[in-house]
Amino acid sequence: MQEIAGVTVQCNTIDKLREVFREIDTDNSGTVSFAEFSQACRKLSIEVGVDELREFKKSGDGELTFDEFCIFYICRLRSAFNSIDVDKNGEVGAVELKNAFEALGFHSTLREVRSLLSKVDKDKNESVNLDEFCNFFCFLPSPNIRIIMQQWATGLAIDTGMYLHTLY
Ligand SMILES: [Ca+2]
Ligand SMILES: [Ca+2]
Ligand SMILES: [Ca+2]
Repeated sequence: MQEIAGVTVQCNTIDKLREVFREIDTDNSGTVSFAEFSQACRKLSIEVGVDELREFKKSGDGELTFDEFCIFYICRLRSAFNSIDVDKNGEVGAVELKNAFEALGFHSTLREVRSLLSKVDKDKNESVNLDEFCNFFCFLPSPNIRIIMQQWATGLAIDTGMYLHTLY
């Protein structure tokens, strides 16, 4: 376990992040350039936003090391989480998740939402906290709210955990 940007990250999550990092670092230089990152996103039809661009600029040399990448990733996941946690109690409940799905055009019943929630809810308290959220969604190629919700809604990546491998 390791603390990254205030989130307790499990060892297997770090392994997954390392795998994502290696996939994106196409020239095997050990760092990820913005061009490499953009290319990975393009492959997956993910729009690279202004936020991502800003994060890269912040890293100084325009290249992300693995540690910088982890922080970047976890921070993005955290902001995705915060946007779903509307009442700011540090937990995403079924109603909040349903509303978030709806805002992005995924319509589902509360019953369906509960079942999707339970896949991420490790401690079974019927809501998802930041640690549960980050450790679950770290394998996605971009910590982008739309992608996360899309994956969550379809259950595709959640059931297989092999999303990256099937696309690269
Ligand atoms: Ca590289
Ligand atoms: Ca909440
Ligand atoms: Ca929970």
